[in-house]
Amino acid sequence: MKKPRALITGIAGQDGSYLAELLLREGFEVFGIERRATLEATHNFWRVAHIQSQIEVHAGSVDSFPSIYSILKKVVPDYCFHFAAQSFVSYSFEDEFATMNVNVNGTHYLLSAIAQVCPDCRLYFAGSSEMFGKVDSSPQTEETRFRPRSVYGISKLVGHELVRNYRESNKLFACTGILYNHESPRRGLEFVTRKITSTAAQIKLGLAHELRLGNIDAKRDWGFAGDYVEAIYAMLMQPTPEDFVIGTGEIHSVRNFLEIAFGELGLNYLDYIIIDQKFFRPAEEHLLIADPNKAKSKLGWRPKVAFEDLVRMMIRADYDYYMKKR
Ligand code: NDP
Ligand code: GDR
Repeated sequence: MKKPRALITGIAGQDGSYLAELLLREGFEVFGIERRATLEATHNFWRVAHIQSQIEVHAGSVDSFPSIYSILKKVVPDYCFHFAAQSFVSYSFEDEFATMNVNVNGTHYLLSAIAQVCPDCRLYFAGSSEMFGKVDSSPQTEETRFRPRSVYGISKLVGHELVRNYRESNKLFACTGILYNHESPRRGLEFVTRKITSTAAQIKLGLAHELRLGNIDAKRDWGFAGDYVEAIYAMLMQPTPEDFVIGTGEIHSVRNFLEIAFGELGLNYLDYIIIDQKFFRPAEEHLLIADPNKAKSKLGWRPKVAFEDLVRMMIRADYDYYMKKR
């Protein structure tokens, strides 16, 4: 029997790498899109290096329609998972236009190309809790009003509306996962969780001496990326396309994360932390917390890794990494 074909944009990112592993286990042929510069610098490909021989990665940028169109023509996927994005919220305050360009046009080009080349292809769009922004109520459901407070959030909301429109007007099987923060040892170093675990590990080994952070009283609904790609997969296996909120329903502060991470190494974070205004964000007083009940009842999805275990998993991985590197 012919294997189903799945195309992942941003396959070398955190979620792309976990999803590629899951799809290979499920018997899919897995294809990916990454920018040429990423493919050329092998260190950028570390998250998928162990499965490189089992996936076929095409060089292309999602902010080019011809690039997406020609890759779709070659691959003709049955499923497409759209992760490629400028995903760092902080950077969206620095370069609003680049964020809009990749996140909005990238999604629009992909929808349009799928409608032309392979209209039966099922599409997942990586939406975000940042779409909710300044919320009136917590926790948030699929019905909660969106009031994004960053250009990143706005770009994801436009993507979400484009997905809805192509679903309703072009009859594409397309859905948005509204995902809250999910982390892992494969998280990018600029995000707060990995910044903490990588720096704490280096401090323990004498390779660093301080950790500069912004608002450590900020709170997030943090889960494990490996659990979240299971929800993403389940969304495209549904009989009808629908949007889902995915999160744990629990929040913790950056301070909680610091206590557990440094504590795991026998350190007190207060001895190393420097609060730096450079890492504060404008307009961040909102309380984002998921109500994942729809995903629980319709997808049978539940997060498996608890917050403390996630922090420990990340700190152990970083400690082992820097220990070997030393
Ligand atoms: P990452 O930043 O780890 O991965 C993003 C990937 O997109 C990278 O491989 C990056 O490649 C690629 N990319 C960026 N721009 C382009 C482009 N123009 N053309 C092709 N590829 C490009 O993000 P995550 O895996 O953490 O997240 C996946 C998606 O889910 C993102 O869209 C993110 O916004 C969204 N999301 C993530 C959440 C999280 O907590 N992780 C929560 C909610 C939503 P390169 O190395 O070239 O930059
Ligand atoms: P976020 O994740 O913006 O929620 O976006 P990030 O880890 O960057 O920030 C989380 C919280 O930590 C606070 N913080 C700091 N953050 C960073 N990066 N660096 C610091 O030094 C620092 N100090 C404090 C932040 O203010 C914030 O409150 C992630 C991304 O994966 C998005 O793509 C995704 O859509 C959302 O999660 C849901």
